[in-house]
Amino acid sequence: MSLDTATIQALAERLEDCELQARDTLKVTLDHPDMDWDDAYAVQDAILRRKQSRGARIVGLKAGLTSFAKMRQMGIETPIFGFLTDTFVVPDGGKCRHAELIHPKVEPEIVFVTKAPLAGPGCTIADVLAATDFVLPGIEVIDSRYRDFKFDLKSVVADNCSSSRFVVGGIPRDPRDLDLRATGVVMEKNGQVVALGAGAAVLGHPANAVAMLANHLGARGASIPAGTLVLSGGITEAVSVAAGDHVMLHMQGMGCTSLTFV
Ligand code: OOG
Ligand code: MG
Repeated sequence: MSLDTATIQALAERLEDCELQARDTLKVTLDHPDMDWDDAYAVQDAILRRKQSRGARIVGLKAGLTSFAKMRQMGIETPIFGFLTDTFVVPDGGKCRHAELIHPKVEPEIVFVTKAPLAGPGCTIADVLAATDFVLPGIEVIDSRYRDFKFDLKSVVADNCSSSRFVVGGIPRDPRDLDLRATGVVMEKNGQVVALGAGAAVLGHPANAVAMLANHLGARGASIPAGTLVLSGGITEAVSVAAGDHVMLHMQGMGCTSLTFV
């Protein structure tokens, strides 16, 4: 760690205020070029504690930058991880208020729900599949608090990995009955196809993203509890949305989920 507690708290307040007031800011690494990974996750943890002090509760976890396309674009080899609270939830087919967000984008994700705890180190795809209750389709709405969505990895980790809203729906399926690598996804905006891909775009197999999350938490003395919803990461590039847009995700064998920006 290179930052003191007061600085971590101040950065958490700045980033969360931007989130709550739909304002952008500059990357936190501009002021703190020496911040390390522990600092970045400490800011994220401080944002979580602020939300919890107002009564929010964690409803899930997420992995980000897990698609080969996004990793190549960022020049990185490790995904990043964040948390999801109840205040981020949009009901299936529901409305998301665009004015509450800065410059939202949507991405199609395979969502895992666990039935047994997962702990690293050494967590594998097989461990994840054995501990998964079901998988289902999800649309994540990301909304970086950084101007023009421009950030580096430590800045985006501090900003809870651009998390803002998400919707899940469709048909929950046992992952043993599916080949998640070959699972096709088609995302439409206002009836037009805007993104398509297959599960293997996420680290070769989306369960790998969940295993890496368990290994990341294991290194910090934590684990993924049973009953946790995990967004495994955008399969395609994220797509910008405007007020009035309707977004529908079709996931092979798992039906659809959708939301409308108002
Ligand atoms: C970071 C969050 C990425 C994903 O699924 O890759 C993410 C960003 O691109 O703003 O959630
Ligand atoms: Mg995502």
